[in-house]
Amino acid sequence: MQLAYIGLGSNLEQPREQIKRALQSLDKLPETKLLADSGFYESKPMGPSDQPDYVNAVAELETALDAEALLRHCLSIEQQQGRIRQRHWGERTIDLDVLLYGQEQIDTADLTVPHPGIGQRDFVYLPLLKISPDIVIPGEGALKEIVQSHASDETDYACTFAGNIE
Ligand code: ROI
Repeated sequence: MQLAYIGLGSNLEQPREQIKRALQSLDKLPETKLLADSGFYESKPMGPSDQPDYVNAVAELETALDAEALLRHCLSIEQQQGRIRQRHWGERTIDLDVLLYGQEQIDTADLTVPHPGIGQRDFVYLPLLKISPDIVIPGEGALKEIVQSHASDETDYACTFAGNIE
């Protein structure tokens, strides 16, 4: 069994419902249990600003699926929820990113783990730190410290906690 973390984001078609539904689907994956979620976070779009604000969350899973299988399931959940992708860095119904998979470092054509940019994107690291304040990014170090080291960068996307997921 491995601990894995999935980042979720939505800014179309009732984002909170999209996130809730995706969490339920993650919990139902074979050999997988949803251990915790971060709750909802609201964030300004990174990318084109003429799109709705995002709702983000992070899920902590315990799974016996390997990382590739977990990725395939995430893509299939995106598809089930009718993910449409209109433009690069544009609006989306639901986005599921494999952020971390145990202590593994993976770099293949379709999967990069740890997910690049965890430490730069507040809509990823804030919900992740909420679940796991002492989490270590393999090859990089304690996330808390990575985030502190560039706290004054231009990475303030104004991300705020917006309530528990019922
Ligand atoms: N911006 C925010 N705030 N949240 C996201 O989940 C998100 N996802 C993306 C892009 C378009 C880069 N911007 C985002 O894929």
